[in-house]
Amino acid sequence: MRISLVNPPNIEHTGTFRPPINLAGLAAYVRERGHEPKIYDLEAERIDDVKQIAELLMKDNTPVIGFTCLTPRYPVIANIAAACKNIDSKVIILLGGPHVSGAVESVFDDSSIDYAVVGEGEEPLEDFLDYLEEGRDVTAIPNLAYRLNGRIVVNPRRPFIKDLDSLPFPAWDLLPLSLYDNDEVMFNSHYMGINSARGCAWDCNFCASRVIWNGKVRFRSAENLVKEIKTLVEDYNISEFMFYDDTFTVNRKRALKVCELIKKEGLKIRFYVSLRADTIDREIAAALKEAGCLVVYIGVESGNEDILRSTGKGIKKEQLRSTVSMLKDIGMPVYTSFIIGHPGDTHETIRETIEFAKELDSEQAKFLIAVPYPGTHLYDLALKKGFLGGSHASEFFYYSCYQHVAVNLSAVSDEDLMAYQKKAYEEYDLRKRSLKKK
Ligand code: B12
Ligand code: SF4
Repeated sequence: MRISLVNPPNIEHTGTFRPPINLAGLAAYVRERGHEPKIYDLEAERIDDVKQIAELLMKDNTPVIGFTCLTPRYPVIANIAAACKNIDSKVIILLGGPHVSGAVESVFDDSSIDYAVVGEGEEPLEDFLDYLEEGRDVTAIPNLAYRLNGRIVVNPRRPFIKDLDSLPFPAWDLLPLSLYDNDEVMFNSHYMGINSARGCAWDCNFCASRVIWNGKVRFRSAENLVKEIKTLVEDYNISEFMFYDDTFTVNRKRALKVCELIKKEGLKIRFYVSLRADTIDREIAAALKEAGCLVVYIGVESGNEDILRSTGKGIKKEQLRSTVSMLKDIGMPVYTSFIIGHPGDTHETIRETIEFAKELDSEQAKFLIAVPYPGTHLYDLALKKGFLGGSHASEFFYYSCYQHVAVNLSAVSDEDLMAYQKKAYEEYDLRKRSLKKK
């Protein structure tokens, strides 16, 4: 069965876009099982016009269109889905992704959405396409949500895939590869995203990882991962990588093995990882550097100890200081990320955060405004405080960490939060150091 998998446009053009490896993985999985997927990365293509998008998606009469959905993208997806249904009301619209897993019921606020998949997508998507093709009743499929007589039914989730090595490599051939090369600050040539694990065992109050992965971490083996890197280097001429993992070094032994295999295979690559400050030591940092790690990205979150504690991250300022200083000592560039607008954040604590960023003095820093993504503890808090009201589907547009305050849980005004974000970037940008030519 044919399916178009769609990464929707980011009409605000905030942040950087990255290859939708999730869609390439889903495509590879169903293609291996006889289906015919296509991928449209509208964010990379920079096509924003809803009518133009609908015409593009509908031009070859694909019976199913599946969107991957982050929260701020929901409103535009709903508009695109409606425009597709206007062209042919029989087209089946399916949604998956973190937003769906966190707020599945609200997804059906829009009448053009037919089905949604919660959690891990490969097996439900295969079943969905198989069942449609065989004319079977799709409503029995685990992880599937749908409308029934005016109600929304969410089927129970199936167990997670046990062995991530059993998944095929992503269908890179379906992605617009030439578009993933315009990174202004980091990558020098064509790069690719890569997933080496799924999930995170921590439970920070702002984070949506658990919503999809349920706090369980599964790893691909070092061998399987390095085989994927080698394929990309040899067959796709890619030498720069961004690991999408939540915490690349959480499994110390595997991280060291990956570095060792990259060296052993003689792979001349540059890559970028995200990690928690308490999952790296001098030995891993040195191994990463030797294997080609270009930069380590660390979520610092706050410069105020009490706020930091309240996030549930379980890391203290001293740990952050010592990790960043160790990384600088061995010459490993660091990017940091801070959140302003935590519950309880005041003028004073936000200023402390900006000062802490300056103290850590990483190569680059991001200052994000807190957002209560569906399914997170911040979302529960916002609900409890009555900040979310009934249906707020169209407001999901504002759930980005930039340029908007979606729901303000802090003790300062929306205007002040925005002003602090602007000030933090202005002050930090003067220090920002590019990694491009290193
Ligand atoms: C890489 C990444 C990015 C990249 C690329 C995103 C991409 N195209 O994949 C970039 C940098 C662009 C990015 C941007 C943003 N991101 Co981001 N990102 C990630 C990260 C670290 C990894 C994503 C990933 O590949 N995961 C692995 C894959 C396999 O999982 P997956 O994407 O969830 O897909 C699986 C299922 O969800 C499902 N599925 C997904 N799509 C579909 C579609 C269909 C049809 C089906 C059936 C199933 C299905 O099947 C997949 C395979 O099992 C995650 C953290 C995480 N742990 O997932 C955050 C995460 C997805 N990002 C998040 C956020 C908030 C953002 C931003 C909104 C932040 C911002 N700047 O404002 C922006 C979006 C910009 C915008 N304006 O909309 C949140 C999402 C929360 C939410 N409810 O939306 C996450 C979960 C981070 C977090 N821990 O809270 N992000
Ligand atoms: S912020 Fe990082 S450490 Fe915390 S739950 Fe999310 S992925 Fe895990």
